[in-house]
Amino acid sequence: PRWLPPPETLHLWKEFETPEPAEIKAIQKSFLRHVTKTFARTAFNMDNFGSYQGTAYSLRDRLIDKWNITQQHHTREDPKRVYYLSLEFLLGRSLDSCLLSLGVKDIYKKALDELGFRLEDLIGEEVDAALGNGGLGRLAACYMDSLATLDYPAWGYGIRYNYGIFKQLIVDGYQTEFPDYWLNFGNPWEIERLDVSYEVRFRGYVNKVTEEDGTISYVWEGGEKVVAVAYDVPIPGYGTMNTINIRLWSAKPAREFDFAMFNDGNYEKAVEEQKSAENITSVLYPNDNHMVGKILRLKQQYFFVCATLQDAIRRFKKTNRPWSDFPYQVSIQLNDTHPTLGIPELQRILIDEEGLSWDDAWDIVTKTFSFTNHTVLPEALERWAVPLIQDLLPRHMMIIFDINLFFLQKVEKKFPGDRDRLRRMSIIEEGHPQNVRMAFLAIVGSHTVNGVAALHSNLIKNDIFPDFVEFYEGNKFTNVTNGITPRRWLHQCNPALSDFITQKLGSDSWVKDLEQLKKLKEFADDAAVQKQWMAIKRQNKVRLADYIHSITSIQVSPDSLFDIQVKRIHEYKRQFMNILGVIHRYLRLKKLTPEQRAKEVPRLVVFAGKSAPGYFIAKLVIKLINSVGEVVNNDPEIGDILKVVFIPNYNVSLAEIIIPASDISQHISTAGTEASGTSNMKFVLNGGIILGTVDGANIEIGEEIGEDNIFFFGVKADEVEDIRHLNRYRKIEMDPDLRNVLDAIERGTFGDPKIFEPLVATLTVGGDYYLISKDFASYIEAQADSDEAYKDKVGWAKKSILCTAGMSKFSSDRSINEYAERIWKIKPCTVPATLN
Ligand code: CR6
Repeated sequence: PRWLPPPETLHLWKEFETPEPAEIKAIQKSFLRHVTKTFARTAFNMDNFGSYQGTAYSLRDRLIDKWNITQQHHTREDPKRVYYLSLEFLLGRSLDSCLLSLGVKDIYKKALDELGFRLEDLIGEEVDAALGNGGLGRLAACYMDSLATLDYPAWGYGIRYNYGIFKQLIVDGYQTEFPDYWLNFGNPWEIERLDVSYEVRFRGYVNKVTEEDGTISYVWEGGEKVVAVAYDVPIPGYGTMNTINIRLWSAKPAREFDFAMFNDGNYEKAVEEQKSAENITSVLYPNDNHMVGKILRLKQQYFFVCATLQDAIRRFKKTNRPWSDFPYQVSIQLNDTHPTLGIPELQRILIDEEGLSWDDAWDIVTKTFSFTNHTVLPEALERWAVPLIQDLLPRHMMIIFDINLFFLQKVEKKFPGDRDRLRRMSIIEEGHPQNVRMAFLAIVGSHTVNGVAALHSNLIKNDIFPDFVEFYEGNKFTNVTNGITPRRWLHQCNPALSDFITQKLGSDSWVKDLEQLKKLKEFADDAAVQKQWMAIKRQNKVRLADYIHSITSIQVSPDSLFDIQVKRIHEYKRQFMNILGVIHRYLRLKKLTPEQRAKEVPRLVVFAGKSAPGYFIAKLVIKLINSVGEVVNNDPEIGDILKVVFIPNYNVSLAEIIIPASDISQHISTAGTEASGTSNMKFVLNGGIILGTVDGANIEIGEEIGEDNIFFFGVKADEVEDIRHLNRYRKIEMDPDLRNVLDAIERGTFGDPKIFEPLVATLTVGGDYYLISKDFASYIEAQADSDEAYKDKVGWAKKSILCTAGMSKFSSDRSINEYAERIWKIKPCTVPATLN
């Protein structure tokens, strides 16, 4: 039974539920209270970290006030909610973004200033929350920001990994990995909810029960249990009361100890179970766009959806509605196939625990779930071995077989006698062992399936799931082009440009309404604006140059063209082609006279990004970049005309420094391989120009900003298959410039050529799957075009302004509104400033 407050005590609660005023004195008081009471420090025992903690805790109080008001309002209104299920949330730092969202940055700055602290120094003390690999996890974080800002009643659900994505150090040019124990210094941005926990079962057996009336039911029993404990991360909307929640689950043992064993003195065995439970949420799998079929990962996936569904169902049940209302109250979005076990799990709960018929249950399931596909790369599509699922989740395996059976019966009905179609469309892939194709399960169990950019959504329909498009007559498949939050990716990371835009537009309303940016087009030819615009770009380049110097000791000139490629290291993203292009440039420069060289556009080429620890070829690319940098950067003939820098440990905070500083950024994946890309949007929003392929969201960016303001090159997606076919039979000569470059590597220009043999072999004997040779000439040409264009300072400034001005479409606010209206069918639920 729930505890109810004695009415005469309510006024006491009221005082603490009301947010504190944003006044200097109140801020200083709460800061000092936390510093002295929460962290037991004194004026004579303080440092920047201590003041970061005090500031964060003081802000956290404000967040919690807003969060509580939001939750109370939602409970009262009971709107349809969306649950965004993602195994990754790449949030980065929170202090700065919270200060901005709550509109208290200036006043906190003043309050801290008076106490002798500099806010900028405190911001630098925070460690990134890096519970994600790359674009997919960062997209989830941007979407949370937009959901909160647009007043949607939404929840994010994920896993509280003890170790986020590893830290990357470069040792002798090679990537080395170190654990990211990010919780070591505490986490002010989470609220531990020991009152919110659920049991999760693994293994065991399935009992078949025949009732007296002959109906059959199944009970899943035995096995082992672990407990999921909630950790809540409040996400404030920008300039609104709405403060949503990301609920991250942490695994705990169901029983502290086995007491019998403990009393027998078998301590090690007694804590073993405890340890193995906690292992489930220990570590984020560090693979981007690559599936590794480890049992612990499958455990993570089920642990996550099992706890999440129990939580969503508990909330639904509070209102005593019939089950048939569920899909009208609850929308569940699957961020890729990682949470797809939610589909059989909800079906299991409805039939085994709630007693619904299969058909009624399945109707609810398929009206509740929707699924986003984020890749066409075959190695990334999840397939789990049937015996693995059978062992870990025996009841779910039965249900998946049944889902498949009923589905294939429908296919057979629609396309009688087409056995090859049944084989192609089966959720169970035949083989030894059989595999569950998770994407097929996600499609069959969802009402809507979307890709993340126009080209990608077309490829899904035509290339990877055409049978399903035909079966569902196109009705399930749609596109929602990705977006990024303009709060973090312009307003926060580029304060100078943000202020300038606000000044020119006469208002800061663009921060919540990116359509406003279109008005910047008027200023594209304005000489004074161009001058200021480029001066701001230069400031940002100085900031990056200083950072590079502090980390690598390499001195770079802010007057060179900053050419940047930062993203996960992957063959399909072709960092290899970039560095081969750098070598080509270097060889060309070496042939020039000093006078000729002086006329060249000086260029800084920046790389950053992590490789999956087990991805040998990607790691060799990192080594090659560092080896080339070593030679080029120390060549006295070259000087500032060409510099090559690999910045270690790329993460969200580093992106916030790098992105505002680009003149050119490279997004050069083989056409058809990058589903969308999202850093492309961030660079262009900050006035950087893309040099890229006709791939992913590059295409739509080009449409919006105009083809004059983007350097496109390379083959188109629909040509790739034919070229690959020719490559396989070596009917294509290698590009002669590329041949020269490879010769230089093989001559030992960049150190022991033996090291790079396997890498070079991907082009010479490996069939050049990613078409580097085919695209090389047009890549070099696009690079030359960019050099020419950069010489025209006025023309370049104009391009840069038109880039920012054309980016309205790529706000995650636009993406989220599309999901809300077209897929989730949810409406904003505006939270009043105070509760009455
Ligand atoms: N690796 C895509 O590759 C896309 C993001 C977010 C990716 C990338 O092009 O922008 O998702 N896919 O939609 C996966 O993670 C499977 C990514 O980040």
